[in-house]
Amino acid sequence: MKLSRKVCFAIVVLIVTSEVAVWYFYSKPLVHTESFESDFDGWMADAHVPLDPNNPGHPVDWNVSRVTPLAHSGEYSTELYIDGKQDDGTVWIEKKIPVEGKSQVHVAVSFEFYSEQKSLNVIAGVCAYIGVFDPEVEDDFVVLGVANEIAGWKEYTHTATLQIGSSNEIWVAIGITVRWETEMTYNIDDVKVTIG
Ligand SMILES: [Ca+2]
Ligand SMILES: [Ca+2]
Repeated sequence: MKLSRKVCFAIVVLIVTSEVAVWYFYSKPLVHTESFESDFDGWMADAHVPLDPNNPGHPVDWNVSRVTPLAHSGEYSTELYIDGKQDDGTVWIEKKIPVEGKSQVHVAVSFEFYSEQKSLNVIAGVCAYIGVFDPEVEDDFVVLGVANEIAGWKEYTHTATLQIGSSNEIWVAIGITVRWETEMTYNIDDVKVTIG
């Protein structure tokens, strides 16, 4: 049986498009974006804070909440609060993201960070974590910059290349770490995690 030219052409087109589709879906980076408009969408609050000598047996106050109307986009952002009067403590949001079938990934997390005021004093650091373990302590984090560098929103980015090993997941976290003895509040919005 002899295939007509039309049929041969159709077969070639089918093979080429399916190979392009396979290449596209396997090489395309995964992108997770979050603007906190309806909930935390898997982002969880966590902290590593000292005990409060003014309230024996209890850690200093800290809190993570969705607030409105302060937002970089939409109507909500995530607010991080900590009583930093002991000159110590780190508060963050963290998320576990599945990365099945990969041995190495390049991860980038970017986010908008809001400070109500600019200060020449370093009141807090903006910090982030990318890794294969659940971040639990301040030392897990790298400091990306000074929280009070400007008044208003500023974008920060942290990147890392991870060997996944036997793990099928990665963890990403972003937050603040105390540098000055005071109570403080900062906001985060428009988080984007890219996994390639
Ligand atoms: Ca938002
Ligand atoms: Ca944690």
